[in-house]
Amino acid sequence: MAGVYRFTFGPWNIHSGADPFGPTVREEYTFAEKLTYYKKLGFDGVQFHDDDAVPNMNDLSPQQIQDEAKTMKKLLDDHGLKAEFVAPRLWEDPRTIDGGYTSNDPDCRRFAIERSKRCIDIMNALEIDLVVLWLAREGTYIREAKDSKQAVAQLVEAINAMLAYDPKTRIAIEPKPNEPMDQAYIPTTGHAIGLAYMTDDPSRVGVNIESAHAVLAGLDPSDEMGYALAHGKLWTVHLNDQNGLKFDEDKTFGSADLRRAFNQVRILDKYDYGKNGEWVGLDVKAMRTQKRDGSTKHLANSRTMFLKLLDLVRSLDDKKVEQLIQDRDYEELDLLILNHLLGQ
Ligand code: 3MF
Ligand code: MG
Repeated sequence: MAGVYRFTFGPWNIHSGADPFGPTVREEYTFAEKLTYYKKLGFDGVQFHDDDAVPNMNDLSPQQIQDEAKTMKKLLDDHGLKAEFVAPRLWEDPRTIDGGYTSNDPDCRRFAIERSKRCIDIMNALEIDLVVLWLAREGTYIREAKDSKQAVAQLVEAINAMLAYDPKTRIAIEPKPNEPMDQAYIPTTGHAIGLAYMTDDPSRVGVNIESAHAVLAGLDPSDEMGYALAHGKLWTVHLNDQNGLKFDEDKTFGSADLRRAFNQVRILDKYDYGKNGEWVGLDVKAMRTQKRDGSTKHLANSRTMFLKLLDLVRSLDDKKVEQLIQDRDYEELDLLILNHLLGQ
């Protein structure tokens, strides 16, 4: 058993409620304000986009970027917080409008790789070794827009450039099947791990599994985690929940399907997730209707759900489960699990 779990989230998880159909509904918290919430909510780690750590980084020299990132490291130290990873935000810049690494424009592809190197500089200044790649716009709205075989080569080229740039950087790919694109090139854990093995150093390429992204791909998050664990490649998670096949909801962990959440905690705990320093990341958003005062509850609630489900996982009668498996009595096993979730 890993025993103690450490939790992280990103500053984007405290947000002002804008969605594609309406403006913000709560006054934005400054980054400094957000930092004060981490410990209060039971979190010890911060996940970053590169420009969360160094705002306006495109206007700064590489040296200035590193200096600013070091200032951020001091700020984290002052709050007793650690950074977990840095993700290059390649989906907002006008040069990444057609994707970053798979853009049809070679200048834009070069920009994406350069930006990723700056992201690694920030990672180093924060004294960590993990980059997350959410390949947001690496895909198409219509299939004819890009070449899906060539896109894989471009992704490998970009990852190789990052691996070569810094020999200790590890890269965790966060797969997602759609949104913002109609179809993404790396939709599932299997795709991400297949890509990892094509790179120059597969031992430094793994995954970040987000529960909702797996659900959007019609897959079970705990099985996706099992697949990654079998490859030794589950380096971080984005736990949350998702109610069916619709836009990415980033709901509170366990709030749509408690049993699905139970099984995620179960497989993580069974295989000692955390023993190599992995964090439990929550990628959750407050409902748009939430008033500003209560707009961090989804984070505390997600962590609480994880810990409550952990109690349930650890109090499950494993011998009974094993017996029912031996008897091939999955109907009885089904009831055992449901009763257990009901506290009976
Ligand atoms: C996507 C992610 C993040 C996103 C964030 C933006 C690391 O699921 O995890 O990338 O940037 O969710 O809202
Ligand atoms: Mg995520």
